[in-house]
Amino acid sequence: MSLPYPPDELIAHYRTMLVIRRFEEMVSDLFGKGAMPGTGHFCIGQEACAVGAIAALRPDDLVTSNHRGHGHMLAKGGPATKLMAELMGKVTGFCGGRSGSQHLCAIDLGFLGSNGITAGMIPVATGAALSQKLLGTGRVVMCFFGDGATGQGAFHEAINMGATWWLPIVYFCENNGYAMSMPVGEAFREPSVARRAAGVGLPTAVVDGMDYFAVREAAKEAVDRARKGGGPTLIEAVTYRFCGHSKSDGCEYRPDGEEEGWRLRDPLVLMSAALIEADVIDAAGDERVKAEAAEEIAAALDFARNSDEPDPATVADYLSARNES
Ligand SMILES: Cc1ncc(C[n+]2csc(CCOP(=O)(O)OP(=O)(O)O)c2C)c(N)n1
Ligand SMILES: [Mg+2]
Repeated sequence: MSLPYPPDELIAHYRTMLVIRRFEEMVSDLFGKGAMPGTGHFCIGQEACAVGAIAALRPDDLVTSNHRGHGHMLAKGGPATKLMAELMGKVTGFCGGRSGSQHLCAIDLGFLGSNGITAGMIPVATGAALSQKLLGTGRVVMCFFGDGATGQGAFHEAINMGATWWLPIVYFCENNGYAMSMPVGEAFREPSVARRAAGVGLPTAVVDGMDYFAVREAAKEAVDRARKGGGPTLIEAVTYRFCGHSKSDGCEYRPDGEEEGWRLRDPLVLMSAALIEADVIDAAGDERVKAEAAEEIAAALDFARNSDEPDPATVADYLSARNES
């Protein structure tokens, strides 16, 4: 079987998926040891969504994210060094150590922001897409959010606007079956995000979110349509998180055996098997890519640990409201 993408690119994307996994495992471990401040939401299990969808973009295209944004940031080309430093509150982080995990931003990378407000970036992404259309930049916006976000008014208002104005945006829902502990089937009478989005006139696609190739193909079609003036598409990628909602969640609400079932379709295992099957890599190459990813994360940790804390005298910098008295 041959694959319809350049082998070097596929290996690079497989490495990115591994970097995302190893990054989050490392951060989870640091939380456990009390060596990382704040909290974090991991996308372990959802790596094919971030990497497959962003693979369909041009480097100058734009991405918006949600509270589960490490994978989106790394897939958009953000170095693990700067992400680790940001999470540790160091000056060398993307936002000088001020954003933490949930409010990441790197405008130079076209990463317009993650956001702790559920659905908060969907209107922002729609506004960014309106700008691209008015300015004629030819850029497309990839807007990531979860199933839970589709219960918010902001989602419905924004996708209606995007559809009505034929904006260059892809609404990419990572449906991992839960919003915190709330199963999607209990939160919605109509659990299909795609069917709800079709109501505003959007073309939709439902894809296997564990499969890089399925995600990439659907994303490419949607991005091409958006770039040609055909307006937005909503992609519902069916996926699963192999971790709690955030660092302190033990997943007691999940039925026995559910995660084990999904683990059989781990996106990293599927990707590795596809690349081996297509002779893109062999078993030794697979081990090498895994080792490179682990080294990259070890180096990121060193970088972050050896970086400076922000100067306390700068605490009020970048604030738009402050008390001058
Ligand atoms: C406006 C708002 N309401 C509630 C929350 C609390 N909250 C944080 S994440 C989350 C669930 C989001 O679920 P989903 O959109 O499916 O994303 P997932 O966590 O599954 O990736 C909720 C309710 C919030 N951050 N913002
Ligand atoms: Mg969810």
